[in-house]
Amino acid sequence: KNFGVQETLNRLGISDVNAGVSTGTEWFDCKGDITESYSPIDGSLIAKVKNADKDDYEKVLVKAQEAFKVWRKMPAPKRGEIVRQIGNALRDAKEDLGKLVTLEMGKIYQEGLGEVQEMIDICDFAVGQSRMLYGFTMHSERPDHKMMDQYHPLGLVGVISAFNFPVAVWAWNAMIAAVCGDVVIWKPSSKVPLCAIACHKIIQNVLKENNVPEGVFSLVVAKSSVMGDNFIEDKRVPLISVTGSTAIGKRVAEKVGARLGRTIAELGGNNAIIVAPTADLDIAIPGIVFGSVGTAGQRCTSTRRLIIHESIYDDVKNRLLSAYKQVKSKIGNPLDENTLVGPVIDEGAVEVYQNAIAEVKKAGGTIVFGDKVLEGNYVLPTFCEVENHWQIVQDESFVPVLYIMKYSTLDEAIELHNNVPQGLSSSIFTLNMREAQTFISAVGSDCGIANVNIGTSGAEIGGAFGGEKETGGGRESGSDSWKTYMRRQTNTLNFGTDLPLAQGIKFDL
Ligand code: UN1
Repeated sequence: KNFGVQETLNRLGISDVNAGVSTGTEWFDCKGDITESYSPIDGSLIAKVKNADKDDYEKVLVKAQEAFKVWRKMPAPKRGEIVRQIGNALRDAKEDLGKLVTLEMGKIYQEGLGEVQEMIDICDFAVGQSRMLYGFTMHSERPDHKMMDQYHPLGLVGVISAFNFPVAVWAWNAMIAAVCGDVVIWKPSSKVPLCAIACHKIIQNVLKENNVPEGVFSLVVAKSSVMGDNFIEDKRVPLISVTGSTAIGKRVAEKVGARLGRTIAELGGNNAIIVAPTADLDIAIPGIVFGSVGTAGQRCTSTRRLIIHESIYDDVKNRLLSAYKQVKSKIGNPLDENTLVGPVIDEGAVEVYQNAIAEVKKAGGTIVFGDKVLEGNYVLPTFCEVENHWQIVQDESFVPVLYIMKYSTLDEAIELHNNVPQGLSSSIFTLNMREAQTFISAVGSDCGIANVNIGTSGAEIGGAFGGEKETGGGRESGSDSWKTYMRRQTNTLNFGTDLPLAQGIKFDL
């Protein structure tokens, strides 16, 4: 079965060799070297991409600056109208783009579709937001004065995205930035350049039909060594939104911080679920399994640790064991509708998997299930009994390896839970109202996302997405995340004939 892959690529406009740089509707004859994109499904070469060199980057930057001057003047609801049409173009391309995500990144087709759905959802959200870029008005202490907040477009927004969500991360940032009046320059992960090219092909008709200036949405596929520091040190780019490992995020935040630019950092997680004595295991087990083996453990929000009450420890462990055994027969080609777990992204990820398991063994842990490289990039999802303080448990390994441990009091569970460097997503399964409320209170989870009776992964776009500590502190997507994409201005207006000073200061000439 070829799953209609070639037809999908044709429909998306992916050819054997593709230009990796676009300012919207124009594609550059780029001068950099070539990136080859291989499918993690079977290691086959899908297509080649011509990378940007420094001159190509410079051309994109200049176009983006020119575009910003036009785009910032367009009324926000009109910008929203463009985003509405982009959402519709994504609806039309959902199956094809979802399939390309599966082909190039390796997540199962259902999750590929889900990722495109997140793009559509954020378009809808952004359309509404375009009429709600609200500021406050304040009552002045002075007579005949008024005060207010305004939010103005910020400028050029750089988006650096990771391989695991090759299309949605761009949309969360780009669609919000676009309604805010910003222009976007996207540097995708070099592991998944075709997905980025396809996104730009999908939106280019909308841009053309609406005469959107070149440079509002730009794409720059480039080697990090060529583009990396140019981009993050570039003062013309006031905001960089980066999704990736903590190591990458630290580097970006340092460089952008050194020029006092703004960053939205969405970095590593070490997400845990507390399974309390009253947990409804009929929903807890599927929540844990989706979180830990789904996307082959390659979500920022994947469940990495399980903190189980001692009274139900053996029961949970046994149920998990039988669930993992069932999953075993559903590992394979992610285009096949019966598959639940596809490959990890590449050989490097297979090594991370092997290393994590070796470290657990070295520290004295027990492998309950897994510990097997099947073939190619396919590994058996694994779970092991560990102690929280071990270095390997403290680190994020971006593979399907789950760590389980025991607790006796809720205080102890929360202590274990928070005792890692990262702070992205978290959850508790409990039917005890006091435990649930404590977990999401000031003394509970220290994460950016804290859930009750659902797992750690699979957040909706309506909430602000991101986390604390080494997760980087950034928030993107819903709620009021849009504010980071705008510059805020406080205005005081005097409509009287006197000039009273604030704080009652007298300064008579
Ligand atoms: C990521 O892994 O980078 O909550 C983001 C989730 C998805 C987003 C994951 N909505 O799992």
